[in-house]
Amino acid sequence: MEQPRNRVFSGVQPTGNLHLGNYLGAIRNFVPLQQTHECIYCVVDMHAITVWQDPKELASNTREVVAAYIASGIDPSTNVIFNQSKVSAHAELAWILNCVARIGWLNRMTQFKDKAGKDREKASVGLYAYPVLMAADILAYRATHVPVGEDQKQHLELARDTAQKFNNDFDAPDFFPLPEPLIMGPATRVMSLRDGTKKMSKSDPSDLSRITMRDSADDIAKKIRKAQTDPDPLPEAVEGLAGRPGADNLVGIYAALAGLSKADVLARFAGAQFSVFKPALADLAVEKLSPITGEMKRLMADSAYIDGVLAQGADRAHAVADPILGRVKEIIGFI
Ligand code: AQP
Repeated sequence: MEQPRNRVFSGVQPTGNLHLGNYLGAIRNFVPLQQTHECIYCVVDMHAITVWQDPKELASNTREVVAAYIASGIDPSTNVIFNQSKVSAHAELAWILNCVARIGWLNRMTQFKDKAGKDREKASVGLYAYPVLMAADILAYRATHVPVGEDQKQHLELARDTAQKFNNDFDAPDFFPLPEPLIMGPATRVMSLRDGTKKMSKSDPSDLSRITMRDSADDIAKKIRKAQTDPDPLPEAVEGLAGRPGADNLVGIYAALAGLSKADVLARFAGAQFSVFKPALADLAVEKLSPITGEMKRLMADSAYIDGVLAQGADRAHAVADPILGRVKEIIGFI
């Protein structure tokens, strides 16, 4: 079986509140890869149900992620876009890899600790096994590269360890490639607008903590105006942002949206008060995001089109994953 050299796999959970962190840390980076790689972009609905999802909202959130992919510039005719639950190889391979990965590895996963909170006994088994399903997502396609935000780095390491252990245990050298994380751009970890020490996240109870891909220009301006900062003006150099997480975050967001470095942004705004910088950031965010949110809205009004993209993508995903899963079953001795 020929090993692909340039195959990208990544996914986004349809858990609602798709936000600027998802866009800058992941979705936007998917776009240029379609020029150089064979790309498979998944809506990971099986991951989403590791915490409770309202069934009606799950369907609409799934379509919203597809709309975000396409509106951001991913071409569904040349890339594979599909939802995870349609391709059973993910679940089947996840079970096999559950028997390869070790409990000790999962016990070290910080995302489980964060998401399960204090009452870990009540977290779903799925939330605990999430990283193994993610390994299966990637390895079902023998993907070589995985563009993700920084928060997924630890899960990627577990996917690599799982691939390596499978290859060793079954004496199948190089069967699974060791997937490389692609953590790209200046916004690999966008922080909450209400607390610059916490990641911007879909599940934050405060809507003011994140700019979502549904926000109007007014919403964006209001959230940036209310973003937590400090009374000092912007410094001249990046070192001056140390110990100022709110300021650092806004400068990072400006840099990512403008395609500049943080140093370039500070060269432009050194000495400026936030009363000047925040409106400039709001204007830039509206300029960059409004065309995408507008296009998402248009696409969301045509659910038949989105469902067609998902159906065609699932067929293409099956065509890649099924032979790989078949070979895995042979390797482990299933008849
Ligand atoms: N704040 C962020 N900055 C940069 N990248 C981010 N990503 C998530 N948050 C940030 C990246 O977005 C991709 C899809 O993420 P996901 O749908 O799997 O959700 P998540 O990582 O669990 O993070 P969320 O969106 O904040 O959800 P909750 O609230 O459930 O934790 C991934 O590549 C991720 O790295």
